[in-house]
Amino acid sequence: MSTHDLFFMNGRLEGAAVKRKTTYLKDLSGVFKDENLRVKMSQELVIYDVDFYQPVEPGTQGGLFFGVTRIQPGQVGEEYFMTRGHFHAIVDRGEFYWGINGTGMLILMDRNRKVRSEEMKPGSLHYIPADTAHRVANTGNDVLSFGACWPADAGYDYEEIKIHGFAARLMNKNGVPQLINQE
Ligand code: PAN
Ligand code: ZN
Repeated sequence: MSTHDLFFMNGRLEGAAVKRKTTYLKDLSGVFKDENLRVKMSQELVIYDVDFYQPVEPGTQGGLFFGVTRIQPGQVGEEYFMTRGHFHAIVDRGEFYWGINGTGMLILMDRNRKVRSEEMKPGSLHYIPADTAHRVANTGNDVLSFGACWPADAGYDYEEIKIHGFAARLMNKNGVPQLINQE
């Protein structure tokens, strides 16, 4: 009998097979509205990291991946720290997100560039439909962490967002998070 070595406990994913990807401010060129300010800030600042478990090879049909993302609190100008955001490479693949710690906003955009948002907090559960770009912003003063489960063959299309961005950005307007239309 082998010893089980995979745990999702107290909001953390642990085990020898768990991998971590850290995203620094230097990795997020062109992501925030105020790019001039972003380059002046500390480039080694960790903006978010993802602990994830891939039980099968990426691209495996029918497989599932599991991850926990932690976004640090902070802003670039008025814009909250957030994930890069993406569509899935295979467009008809959905995903679940759920809030674990902190407060934030899930920003969703369909192919017609229609944006909507859902508040994230501990216990909130979010279904991301197929063909919908998704990004999370941390609107609080604590680390925002959320769980995610998605198909192993979903893949990532970061390019579309890199070129066209989201149609709205989440900004701190006098202490209130507001989705500000960009087009
Ligand atoms: C998540 C995201 C994670 C980081 O696991 O990949 O929160 O966000 P970006 O990938 O946009 O940088 C997910 O949505 N997987 O499909
Ligand atoms: Zn995704």
